[in-house]
Amino acid sequence: MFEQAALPVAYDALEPTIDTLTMETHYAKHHATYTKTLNELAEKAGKTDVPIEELLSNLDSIPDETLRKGIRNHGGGYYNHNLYFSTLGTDNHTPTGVLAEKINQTFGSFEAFQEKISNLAVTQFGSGWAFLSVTPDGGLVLSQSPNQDNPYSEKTGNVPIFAIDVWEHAYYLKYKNLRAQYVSELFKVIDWKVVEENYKKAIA
Ligand code: MN3
Repeated sequence: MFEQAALPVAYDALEPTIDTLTMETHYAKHHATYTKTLNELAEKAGKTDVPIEELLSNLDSIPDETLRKGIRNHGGGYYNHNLYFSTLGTDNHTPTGVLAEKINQTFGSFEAFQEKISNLAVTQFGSGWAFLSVTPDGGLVLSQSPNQDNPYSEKTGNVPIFAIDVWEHAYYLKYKNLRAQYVSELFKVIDWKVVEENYKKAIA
């Protein structure tokens, strides 16, 4: 049974950056539907007890093509949204500690990192995501994915620690067609302490 992770803040806590209606619709409708559908498909595939990371990394173990495709999409949606919502918050909007050091070492500065991942988010054609992930040797890497794909379903061996949702449902009610503006504003509501914890777990 896959459970939707609790939202770390109230629906209206990130106003005006993320408006209340977008937060509620995104979490209580979109994310809830990915979770519900994943559970139905996982039941049919006999995969309810497999950790989501493992399930997405081994999609080939599902012989039925329709089920495999459904779990890639809804399982990806479930995983990606748990990650996305978990890193939103009202504090810690700049990385500190070991993650800050690693970002500076890898990208030169936080500003350079932000510019690079924002560019991936903005240029993802159609719906999708941009990710910051940890490579098997402990490095940091940026990527973009279409639909609900992610570094697990793409078999990269990397562990995502931060994700930017660029589906229109994440920003259209407030930002309309201005995806770049949403991506830029989003950095005002990221809790980098959470991302740092994800980083520490990934390199442990
Ligand atoms: Mn979304």
